Amino acid sequence: MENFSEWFHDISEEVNITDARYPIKGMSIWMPYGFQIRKYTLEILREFLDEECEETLFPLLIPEAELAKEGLHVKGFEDEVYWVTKGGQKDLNECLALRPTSETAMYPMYALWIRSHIDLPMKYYQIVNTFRYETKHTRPLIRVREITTFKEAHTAHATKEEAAEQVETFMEIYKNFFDCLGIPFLICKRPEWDKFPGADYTMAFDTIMPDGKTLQIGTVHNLGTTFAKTFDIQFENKEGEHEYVYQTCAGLSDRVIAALIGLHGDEKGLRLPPVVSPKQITIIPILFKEGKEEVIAKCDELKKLFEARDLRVNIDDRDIRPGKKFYDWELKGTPIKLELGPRDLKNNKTIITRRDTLEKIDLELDDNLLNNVIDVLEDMDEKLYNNAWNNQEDKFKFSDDLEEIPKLIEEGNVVAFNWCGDTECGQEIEEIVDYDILGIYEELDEDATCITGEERANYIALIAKTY
Ligand code: 5CA
Repeated sequence: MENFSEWFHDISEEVNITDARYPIKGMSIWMPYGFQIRKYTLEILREFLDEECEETLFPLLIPEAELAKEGLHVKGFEDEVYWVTKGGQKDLNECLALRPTSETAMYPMYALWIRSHIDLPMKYYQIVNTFRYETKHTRPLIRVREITTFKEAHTAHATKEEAAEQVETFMEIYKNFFDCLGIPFLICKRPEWDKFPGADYTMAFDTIMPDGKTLQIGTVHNLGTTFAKTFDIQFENKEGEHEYVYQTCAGLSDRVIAALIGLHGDEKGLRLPPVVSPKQITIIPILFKEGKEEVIAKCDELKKLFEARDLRVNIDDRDIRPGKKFYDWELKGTPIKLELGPRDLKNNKTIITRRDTLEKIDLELDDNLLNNVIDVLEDMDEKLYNNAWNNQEDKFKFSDDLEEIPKLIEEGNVVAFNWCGDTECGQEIEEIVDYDILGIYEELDEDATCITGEERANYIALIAKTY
């Protein structure tokens, strides 16, 4: 992919994922095909989350007084908040914020709901739209001002240990979720100067997009007792004493779908993992005057056969050349195209084309057809996954030379280096290299020195060009 940015833009429009021509910058329409991909992605996400949390839905508007309560938090978001100031012609008594995220909407309610240790842990999530007046260059799905698919989970616990465990649990859920989509990731503990406003620490998932820039695709924050103190969320422990709760939150966004599209796609278009593809098998009848009815009847029969195993199947019976249909579905990334013409029918066979390798496979129209097709779909899941992880490994480099780092990053790599962990030192590195430190990737046991010179290195950190 020569120019990822152009590819991403063109493909989004060509296959109807989003339309960015809406007259507000940073806000787009989810078009039907994109909406379907989003729907199946959310189904998987909900399946994972419902095991851990309960889904809720909070109001979009937050009173200014609540938003302003947590100093660190409000400082982090003050330049990004959209305000509602009028109701009709009248100025509102109190300005209302469009949620940039929902801590300050949820936690005043948590303070009402949480009374005693038996109310804990409390684990709620919601999937909503949030608004951030982003000043950096906006791009559909990647950096938007209306995040349409913001999944935020918010938990409260009786102990610090439990909150730390919850962070690990969310990370496990994210790993499983990204694995399902074949999206590779790097996990870092964000540096102090880049953690979520109000958090004790932030664990972040980044993926390397085809242009070598990293995209933060998910975050899990340990909030400690900061918000509990601000919003007075206390519980009575078993001994009858009042204590503040320990909190965590975890977020994902539209970026997951950007990664899904960007990481698997190729020059010919999308390559969707079967689990999220709107159609998993597209049947293309090859019709001639003679034998037309028989071919159509067989296509219907095959559709029913596949649907009985919960596969998503369509028959492209548009009155256009089969070649054009092939082109369209290749672009859309349907995992399997199945063609069937009168001659195939006579020979009792069909040809399927798998989208990942573009390999054509002859299959008998026999009792094994369904299982053969399912095997191909499963193999495709695995190949897309392996391919994406291999690409990531190719772009992961280690360096112990500050001068070499910018060059490696310009070539599309993420660079690992030894670091002492000191904030001042980290910011100096960012200045010298002129890229962002993603955070701590690994703790170091062996003796090593920080890339800047004398200090002992405690960590391997990552640095990259970021979205
Ligand atoms: N309240 C916490 C967790 S729910 C929170 O807001 N965390 S966040 O600020 O890190 O956002 C969660 C995730 O949303 C990020 O990891 C990132 O993947 C995504 N995100 C943030 N801003 C944008 C944006 N402007 N466009 C698309 N996705 C975004």
